Amino acid sequence: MKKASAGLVLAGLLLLTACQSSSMDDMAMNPNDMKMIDVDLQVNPELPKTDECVTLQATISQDGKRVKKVSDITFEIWKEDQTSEHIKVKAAKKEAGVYVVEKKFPTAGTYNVTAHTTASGFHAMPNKQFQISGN
Ligand SMILES: [Cu+2]
Repeated sequence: MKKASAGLVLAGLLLLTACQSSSMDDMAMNPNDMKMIDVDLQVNPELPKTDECVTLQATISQDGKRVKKVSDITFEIWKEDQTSEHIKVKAAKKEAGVYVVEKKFPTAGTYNVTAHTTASGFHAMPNKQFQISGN
């Protein structure tokens, strides 16, 4: 009788340990266990003109799902022939996993945007080039 109850207690402890370790895995902050974040960068409209409102939009997903918690997202924007002048703008949250920067470009030319994105312990920085055409 004494032996049996001791065995039960032991089994209970083992179960408890197993439960704890599995829930720890679920919450693991170790990026090695997680898939890299995916950042889709879009420029709207596709062929903007000078002084037209341009929306730069980043959609952040991980393992096919939108990332709700984005630690930091900053868009770096610069004109192709002006290597010295890079502006950095914090993107605004539009909806879960979607961040935007709205901007007008007074000068026609080729521009670059890089979305510096930190989420789920990862950093991704996709780049997109777009043209601003004169009116
Ligand atoms: Cu970056």
